[in-house]
Order: sequence, then C-alpha cells, then structure tokens
Amino acid sequence: MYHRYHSQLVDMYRNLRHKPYFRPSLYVCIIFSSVYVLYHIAYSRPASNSLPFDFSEGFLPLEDVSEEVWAERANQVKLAFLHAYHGYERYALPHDELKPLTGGYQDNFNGWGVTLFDSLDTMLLLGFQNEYKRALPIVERATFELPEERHAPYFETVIRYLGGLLSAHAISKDPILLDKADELADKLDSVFNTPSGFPLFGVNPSSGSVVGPDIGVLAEMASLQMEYTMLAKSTGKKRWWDRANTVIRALANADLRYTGGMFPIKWNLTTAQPHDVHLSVGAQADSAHEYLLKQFLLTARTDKASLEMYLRATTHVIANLIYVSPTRHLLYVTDTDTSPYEKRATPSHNFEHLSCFFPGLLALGAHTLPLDNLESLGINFESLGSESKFGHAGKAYKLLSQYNLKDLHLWAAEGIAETCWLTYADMPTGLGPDEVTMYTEKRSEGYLWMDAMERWRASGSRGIPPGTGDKDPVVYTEQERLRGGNRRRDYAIRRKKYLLRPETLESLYIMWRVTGDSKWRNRGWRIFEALERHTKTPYGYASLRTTEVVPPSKEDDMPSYFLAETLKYLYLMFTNEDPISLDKWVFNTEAHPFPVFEWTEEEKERFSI
Ligand code: DMJ
Repeated sequence: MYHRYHSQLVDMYRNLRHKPYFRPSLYVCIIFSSVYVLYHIAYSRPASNSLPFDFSEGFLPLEDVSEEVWAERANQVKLAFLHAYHGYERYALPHDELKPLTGGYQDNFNGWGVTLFDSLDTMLLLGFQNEYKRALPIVERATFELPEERHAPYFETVIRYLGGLLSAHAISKDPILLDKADELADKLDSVFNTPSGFPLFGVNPSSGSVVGPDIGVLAEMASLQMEYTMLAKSTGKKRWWDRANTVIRALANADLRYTGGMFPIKWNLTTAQPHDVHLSVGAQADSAHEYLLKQFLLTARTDKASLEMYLRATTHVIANLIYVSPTRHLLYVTDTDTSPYEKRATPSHNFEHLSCFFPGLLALGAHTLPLDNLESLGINFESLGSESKFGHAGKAYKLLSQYNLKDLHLWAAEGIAETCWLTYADMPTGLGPDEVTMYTEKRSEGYLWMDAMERWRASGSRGIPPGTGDKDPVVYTEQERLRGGNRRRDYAIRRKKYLLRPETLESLYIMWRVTGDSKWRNRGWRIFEALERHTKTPYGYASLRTTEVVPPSKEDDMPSYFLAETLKYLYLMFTNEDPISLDKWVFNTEAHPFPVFEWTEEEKERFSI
C-alpha cells in the first residue's frame, strides 16, 4: 500500500517538474511554510524552552512544593507577562488594548496606550528593564489630548493612567513619570466643577469640557482619594490634596440614615447626598469601599474619617449582605435594594466576580487594624452606629460586639474567598464565571450569615463557624450541564464569561500573605494553569465567552488590567520574596502599589494633618 502511494507521488513529481510554474510555486510554498514555522516558534510558546511544566498534560496535583518550584512558577508568570506585553507592543501599541485573536487593537480608554501605562510598575517589579526603557519615551511623548467631541472617562483614566504613572514613579523615581501624572491630573481637573466637589463622569482634556449626569455612580466618584493624596505627597501640591479631601469630607457628612451607615450606589453630585438605597460591594460600588481602608493605611493611619467609614461599611455588609447557601454552605456577599413599597431590604442573591476583591479587603483590614482593640485608636465601636445618624444600624453594632471583630472579619474573608475559588474549581475550564445567582431555601429569603453565626454561638461555638472551612468542588458532567445542572453546586451561572479579571486572585494573594496557609497559593497556581491552557493565544491572552465548556470559545479582548493586576497578583503570590509588603505598600484598585507615607513635619503642616 505504502509502495503504491509512493510510486504515484514520484510519477506526479516527474510530470510536474517540467511545467513552467513548478519552480515558482515550490519557492512560494517553501517561503510560506518557513514563515509559518518561525511565527509559531516565536509566538505560540513561552520564550524559554527549558521549563518543567507542560500545560497540555493536565493539571498538576495541588500539593505543597519546594521553594525552587515556587521560584520557577513565579518565572512562568514573568514569561506570561512577556508574552502578553510583547504581543501588545508588537501589534497594538500605541493604541489602548491588544485584540489577542486577530492581532488587532482597540482604543477603548482614550487611545493613549492604556496597556503601556497600566503595565509600567508590573514591568519594574518583574525586572523587565528593556520593556520599561522602550516604554518611557512613549510616556514622555504623551500629550493626553482628545478630539473635541470625545471625553475621557474620569474614573478609568485615574485608576489606570494616573495610578500607573504614580506607582511606577514611586518605584523608579524617574521624574518624567511624576511630571506626566501632574500634567494628566491638570488636564482632567475640570471634572471637579460640581457643587459637591465629586467628579463628573468624563472630561475633554484639551478643552476642559465635561460630560455626565447629575446623578453619579459611587465607584466612579469616590475612588480617587489614593491617587490624589499620592500625587499631593509626591509633588508637594496642596491643590491635589484638597481634591481628595473634599470628597472624603462630603462622604463623611452624607446622610446615611436609610442605608445603615453604608454608601449606596447612586449619588446626587449637586447636593452630595445619596440618591438611592441600592447597597453592594460589586459593580459600580466596589472601589469606593476599598479606598476607605486603603486611604487610612496609605496616609500612615492619619485619615481617621476614612477608617470610621470603612468600619461602618463593613459592619453593614457583615450584618446584612453576607449569606450562606443552603447545601454547600457557601458564604457569599450580595446586594440589597429596598422598593418604595416595602421597608425591608431585598437581597438579589447574585454574587459577582467583581465582589471577590472583598474577602481580600477584609483580610487586609484584619491584618493591619487593631479590630479587637479599636479603643487604642480612640474609636468606640458601638458609638459608630449612632441611631440618630444611621437609623436602625445600632442593632448591627450590638450584634457584632458579641464577637471578636478581628476573628469575624477573617472568618468572613476566609468563607467568601473559598466561594470565589470554588466558582473556578467547579468549572471544567478551571476559570470562574463573571456572575452567579445563589439558590436560597425559600425563593426570596436566604440564610443570613449572622443568623447562622448566632445559632453557632448559642450552641457553644462548637466546630468551625458556619460558611468557613474547605469544600470540595462540584464539576458537572456534560449531561448534567446540558440538563441545566442539578442544583448540587448551590448556584446557577448568571454571566458565564471570564473576562481575565483579577479579583479572585487578588484575594487569594492577600489570604496567602495574611494567613500563611499555602492552600491559597496552591489555588492560585491552579488558576494560572487554567489561564495558560484556555486563554493563551499566539498574540496574548483572551477573555472567554464561557467557563463551562472545554475548549471554551474566546473573545478578541485582552483588558489592560490583565497585565496590571491579574499577572501581578499571580507573580506576587508565587515569588518567595515579598517585594510589596502589605505593611509598607497599598495597592490602588488597579493593583498599582503606592508606598505608605512617611510624613515630614513640614508636610503635616502643609496638608493640615
Ligand atoms: C479593574 O479595572 C479594577 O480593579 C476596578 O476597580 C474594577 N475591576 C476591574 C477589573 O475587573
């Protein structure tokens, strides 16, 4: 058989070789195949071929491994960063983001090269001086201009561009980075032309014209304090300090009677008062709660107003927004709304990937604050929830006072981080969906965590607290999935995409640093394996349309936060060093680390500290 085909091929070759088009066609074929092979060598594989891991072989067991293996894993993340950044540099720069399936680009954040700005401090941290040196002249040439009809989204511009510049400046001390940060803040400054001093949605940096409704969104108008105080500290300019301080004061003076001391999502930018009673730590709210604790830490624990607001927000969340699922006892944080016809807040029981930063925040607070001795900071916990100012909030303070507050925050952190991890481990891809809806015993009522905690306490606190402890993943078979699952997971998927988001890894990283328990780090590795297996493309890494099907289909999208946050937290989790100690640095919401301030007497006077 082989012989017959072989002689047929030889005959074919003899006939063709005398045709006039034979040689040119042969050369074209050789050139194309060489280009194809070289291309695949360059872009489909990690830069080093001496690596011990082959991601196509199946997941490695989740076991404790030596420091050498962790060092090699950290190195794998470095290679992943290079793969993503080189793809961006080659195919998308000077535009904003790479399209990782087609090698195209998109300008979705002003078109100033957001991925480059967002990646600067990660490059420095990972030791990629060449990439950094190539980036610096591009930063220097940036003019931050936009055509008349376009507006820069203020919040995204601050957390990605301004945050990236300030963090890279703090690490490298290159003066150009600070000059550019100052110039950018200057060009954005007209957003603050509101009676409240809260920023509007967007601004044209060339003309100063502003856009945005009078009703603002919490995360967008209250996540600038860190960047502006950092800018003030680095430049010495009081005007930036004042921008942050106006926002902090407005938040501290707001009427939170109807929301138990927690900030709702919608705010009136004229009156500086809440506009609704929708409470969440997820989309449109997240970083505003995050910045309360982080602002206190960044300012070397001088901004006490922010700390008090953090304690109020977390008390309300713990007492009212954290639930336990009926069968697996998964702990989750959801959002509540109150209809005008009903007095009782109704939980949605949705649990967002975005909310998975929250366990990390609680753990950071438990690590850095004297939660079990707030008196040492001059704070009386129960009086934080004064009835006259915060409606019925007092009940929550009395309830939480029955516990050691540090333990309570850490248990909540551990339980929610476990659920965030399980939403990854439950999927055949090993990557978590963007949003799930938890099942409840009755349709609208869930199992409030503090009710379960009270039962646990009444029973003499036997065993581990409800909602904590390790749980096994539940991976549906393909038949189960096609039948819509069989409720064993305790949740249904509401948004099935995985958008290369960082929040779960961020919390795993903080849990690892705070508890020292290597299970968190091991889980991070499992997620990295899944990222390598399912999201890598010849040009970079791509978001997934679904986490439930293998192989998953991809989207032509690689957000800049993948390099700024997702890969950074992975690297920090795996490296055996601790280059960004949680006691000395504070991450902005885009994972750009800022050093904790060391105040001089002169600065204290200038900023009235
Ligand atoms: C990031 O841009 C920031 O973390 C932001 O605060 C909200 N989430 C995205 C990534 O998911």
